[in-house]
Amino acid sequence: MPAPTFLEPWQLRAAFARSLSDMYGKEVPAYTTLLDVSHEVNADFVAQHGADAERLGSIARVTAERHGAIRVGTPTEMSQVARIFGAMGMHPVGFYDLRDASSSSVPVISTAFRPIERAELARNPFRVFTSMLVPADRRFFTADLERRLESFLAARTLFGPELLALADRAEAEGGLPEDQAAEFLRLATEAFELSREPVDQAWYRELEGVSAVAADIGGIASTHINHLTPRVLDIDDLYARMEARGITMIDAIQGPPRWEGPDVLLRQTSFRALAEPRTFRTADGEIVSDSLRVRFGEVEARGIALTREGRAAYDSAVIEIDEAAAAARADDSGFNEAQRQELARGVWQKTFPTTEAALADQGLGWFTYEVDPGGTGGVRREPVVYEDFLPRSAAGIFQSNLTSDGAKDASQEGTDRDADWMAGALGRALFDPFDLYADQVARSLTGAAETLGVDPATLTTTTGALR
Ligand code: OOG
Ligand code: NI
Repeated sequence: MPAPTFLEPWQLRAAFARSLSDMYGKEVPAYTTLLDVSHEVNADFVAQHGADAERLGSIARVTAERHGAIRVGTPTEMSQVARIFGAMGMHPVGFYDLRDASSSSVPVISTAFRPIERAELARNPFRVFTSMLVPADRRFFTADLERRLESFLAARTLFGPELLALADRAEAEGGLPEDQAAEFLRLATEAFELSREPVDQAWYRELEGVSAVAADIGGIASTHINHLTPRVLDIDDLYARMEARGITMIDAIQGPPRWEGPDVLLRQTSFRALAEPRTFRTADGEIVSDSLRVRFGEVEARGIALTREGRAAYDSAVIEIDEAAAAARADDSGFNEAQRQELARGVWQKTFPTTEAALADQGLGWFTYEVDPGGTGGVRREPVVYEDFLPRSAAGIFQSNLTSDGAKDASQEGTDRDADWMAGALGRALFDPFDLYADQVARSLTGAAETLGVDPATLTTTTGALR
């Protein structure tokens, strides 16, 4: 196929995801192992389950699917990230406050850049979880440290003027001619490469005392991709195969437990950050070699998107599991992860129905309306895949990979940050994930009714797979 002479946003997005993946594979060889194992898991799953395996995304989509994670320091940097991803048809969706979601010191708030249209997601669903530091939060930073952090961050340039100009042009003109596209992709990839510049040791260590995440963001003059996550169709299988290869995974799979009913939302796990060589500049100007452990390998499995009601049920189930697990641990210090999973399954059985049809009927999950290809005039409901993240799991992922818990002074008042504040920092609209799912469902209903020439209210449905 000849290379396109003009690249549209989705083509820039797909090419950027590939280019970042190639770069990250060179930087973190264990990521390549993770990709190999993911491909094996997905191929075996499709071989076993046939067409059913692709109900939450075609195998082509799932094979190419990645999410990245990046971290920045200031609203200016955040707005620049928004311009770069805007060029690729990726928009900020959701507000995540991780400061309260974890017992250790994670002083960030986040959003995720992703495509928002169904057709765009199908072309390439690349998404990037993007966190920014909150230096004004007194639970983590003193006024003095905030001031020094702000001046350090203000003095650095993460994204050069040429990259930003190309991004703006791509967004304004709906893409870029191929030579400019190549330059844009090169500069965008380079912006997330691990820097070889010596790190100011005293500054880095001071921030690390507060939070390893703060040091990773504000202790160095550049940024980098923290992880790049493939999607698998069976995460329990992936976990077992990685351990069999001698790669130690974190203790748990975050998110819903494995159970007999429909998979919802997102399950994630990871392996520990790998020590990477870095150079430091000591207080007396000497350059020394050391290593840092900040990056890690993560993998995810995606399930059905939940409605606000479904999500509320999920959130209370998580709290119930936590409380029951804490009580069990108080009784028996040997209470382990397998027992916690068993307990979680019990809570799930009380909380969620075991069939997709019931999940749809009870208004807990999102389903689109598709005209039955059988020509019966009937309409089927098909599950909508969850395209977003979970704050608790995200905090858990951050936390399980930190070398220390850092320091958090819970007696101090936290700084208010919310979705509106984030939209202000981004300089553009922040989408609400529930609105996007509701929209997608409403449009499918109108579309199906139009195809059949009937009033949407009269449509009767069955659910695609009555499991
Ligand atoms: C982001 C952690 C959150 C996820 O998948 O929930 C995340 C980070 O480590 O920067 O990526
Ligand atoms: Ni992640």
